[in-house]
Amino acid sequence: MHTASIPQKRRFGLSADEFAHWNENGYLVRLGVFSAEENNVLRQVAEDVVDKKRPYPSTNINENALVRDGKIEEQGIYAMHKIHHPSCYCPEFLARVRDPRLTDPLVDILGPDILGINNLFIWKAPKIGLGFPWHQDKFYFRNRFKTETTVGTWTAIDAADTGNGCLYVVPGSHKWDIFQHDDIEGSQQQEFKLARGVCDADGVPVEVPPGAVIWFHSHLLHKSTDNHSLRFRRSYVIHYLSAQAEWSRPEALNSRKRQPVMWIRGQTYPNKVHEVARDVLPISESE
Ligand SMILES: O=C(O)CCC(=O)C(=O)O
Repeated sequence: MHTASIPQKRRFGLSADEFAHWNENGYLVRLGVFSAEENNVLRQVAEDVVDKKRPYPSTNINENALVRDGKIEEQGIYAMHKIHHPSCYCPEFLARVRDPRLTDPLVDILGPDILGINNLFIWKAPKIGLGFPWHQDKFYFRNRFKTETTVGTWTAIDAADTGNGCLYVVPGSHKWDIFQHDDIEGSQQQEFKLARGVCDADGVPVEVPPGAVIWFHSHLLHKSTDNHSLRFRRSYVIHYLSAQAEWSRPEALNSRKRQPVMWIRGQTYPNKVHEVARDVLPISESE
């Protein structure tokens, strides 16, 4: 554990049992991390973004692929897939990505100096919400960052179960190398490729009540299924990086600018990933 240089006392760090579970399985679940009221604040902000009551970069608002491709008609949040990077534009989301209930456990895994590299509020609408294929997040993040692992947090806004498209993981797959990932045909969101050769039977569903959080390693194979229920399956996913990590391609400044990096806690280092935002971004600059 990298705990030697932590200045402040952490209330929510990993217990020895949790750390052992993390090392063994590559993910960890805590129940009741956030209250319904706290999650309602995020849900309302996200809905205000969709209803255009808040300024937001339109390129970061993504419709469900079936609606986008004209296969079905839906409106408002029923037509939504996700908003991307809400913590970069909405103070309520920025407060959440820095919440110690999410970040204290990260210190045990990533060390005290932490950046936020991606975050998305996902709707998975009743009946039409689409799943994500088996993938490892590092397949994508390694193009931007050189690091052993990033860590994702997945907060349940609604109950997530096999009926409405919960997350599935392959326990222990964080110890494996990165798989080949292939494009998939058909009317999928097309934002993720499929990890080649994963055995579906190795996956276990991670069913959680609202307010629960799942922390997961960037090598962990995970997927989610379509929402066949009449319920929403909303979640808020955040990906974190150690500020000791380096850019994979320091010369690719432009693509880095399109994906803002946010300071979360601790220090940054001039020769590492140090070009970070510390406050919400003006919309015009980021579009
Ligand atoms: O929330 C989901 O359904 C899947 C999200 C996911 O796989 C990811 O963000 O990497």
